Amino acid sequence: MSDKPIYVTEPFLPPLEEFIPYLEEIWESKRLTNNGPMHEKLEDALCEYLGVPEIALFNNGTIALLTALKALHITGEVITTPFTFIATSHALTWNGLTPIFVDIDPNTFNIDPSKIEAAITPRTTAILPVHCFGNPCDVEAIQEIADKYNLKVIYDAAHAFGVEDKGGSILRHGNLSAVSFHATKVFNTFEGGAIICHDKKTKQHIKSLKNFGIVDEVTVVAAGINGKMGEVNAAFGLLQLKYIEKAIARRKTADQFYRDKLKNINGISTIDFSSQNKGNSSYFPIIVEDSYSLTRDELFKKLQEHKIMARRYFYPLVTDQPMYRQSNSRKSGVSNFPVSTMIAKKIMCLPIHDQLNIYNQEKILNLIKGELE
Ligand code: T4K
Repeated sequence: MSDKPIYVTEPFLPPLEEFIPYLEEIWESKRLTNNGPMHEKLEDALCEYLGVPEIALFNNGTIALLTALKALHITGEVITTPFTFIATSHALTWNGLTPIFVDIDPNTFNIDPSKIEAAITPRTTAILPVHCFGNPCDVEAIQEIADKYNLKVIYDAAHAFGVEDKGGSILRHGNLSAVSFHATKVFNTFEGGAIICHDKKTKQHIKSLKNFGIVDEVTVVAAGINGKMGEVNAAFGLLQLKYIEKAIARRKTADQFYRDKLKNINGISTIDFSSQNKGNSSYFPIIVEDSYSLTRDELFKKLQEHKIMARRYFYPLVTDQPMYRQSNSRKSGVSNFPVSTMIAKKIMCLPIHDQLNIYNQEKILNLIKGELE
C-alpha cells in the first residue's frame, strides 16, 4: 500500500488521454477565453444536468459570489453565517457591505432561520445563507422572512453541486445561487464557479458584469470585473461531466461505509442529511463529543501522524478572524454564536473523495476506534 497522505479531498480526474482531443480543438480554434465554444457548451450542458434555467460560468466561486451581490445592487447590511469558509464574508466586505452574523442550527450547521428576524435592521437588504457541506438550508423559512422584509436571497452554494430537494435542484432557490468548481469540489474545473439565475435578462446582466461591464464594442454599462472562465477550464468541465454520476456514486458509497461503521463509536456523531434530498457527499463531517476518549484536536493530530489529512472545517469561525471580530460577533466579550462556537470546537471533516478505498477508510476508522495507535 502507498504511504501517500490521504487528503480530506482529492480532485476527480478523468483519464488524461480523453482530455487531449478537447485541447486539440482549442488549439485548432485559437479561441482561448471570452465566452468561447467550450464555455458556451459547458453552460448548456450544466443547465441540462442540473435542471436549472440559466447559468453563468466564472473563473472561481468567490468572484461568482462577489458578482452575484453586485448584480442585485445589494447595499448596507447582509445577514449571513459565521460557520463557513472565509470567502462568504469576504465577498460581502469586498462589496463594501456589512456582514451581520447569525448563529446556526445544531442539526444542519446552516443559518438558523428562527434567529434571522432579530438581526434585521433598516439597513438590511439581503440574506446570504450557505448550504453548508451540501446540506440544504431551510429555504422555505428563509424565503418567508425575505418576502416579509423585502430582502434579496443569495445562496452561497459552493458545496451544493448536484444537490436536490423534492422539487429539483437546490440551486433554484433564492434570487441567485453561486457555486464553486474549485479543485476540492465534487465537480471541478481546476478553478471555477458559476451563478445560477432564473431568467435571460439577469443572465445577460451577469454576463456583462463578469466581462468588465462591457455590452458591445463601444459600450460599458457598469463597473464590472474579469470573472470569465477560460476554454481549458470549460473543456475540463465538459469532460468531467461525463463521469460525474460515477464520481458522486463512489462518494456516496464511502459516505455510507463511514456512517455504518461510526454508528457504534461512543462520542462520535455524524450529521444526518435528510433522506428526502439528493445529496452529493461533498464532505464527511463528524462531531467529536466530550464523551469521546480524545479531544477533537488530539484526534486530529493522531490522524495527521498517520498521514490522514482530515480538516477542521470550519474552525476557527469567521467571526474569530481579526477582520470580523469587531462585527456583531461579541457582546461584552462573549460570543453571540453559542452553537457555531460549540460546533467549530468539535467538528472534523474526514477524507472523502472518489479515490478513497475501503483499506484507507478501515485505517481511518481503526484510528478513531482506538484499535490502531
Ligand atoms: N463559499 C464556500 C462556503 C466555500 O467553501 C468556498 C471555497 C467558497 C465560497 C469559494 O469558492 P472558490 O473561490 O474557492 O471557488 C479549500 C478550497 O480552496 C476552497 O475552494 C473551499 N471553499 C474550502 C472549503 O477548501 P483549503 O485552504 O482547505 O484548500 P487546500 O489547498 O488546503 O486543499 C484541501 C486539500 O485538498 C489539500 O490538503 C489536498 C487536496 N487538494 C487540494 C488542491 C487545491 C488536492 O488534492 N489537489 C488540489 O489541487 O480551501
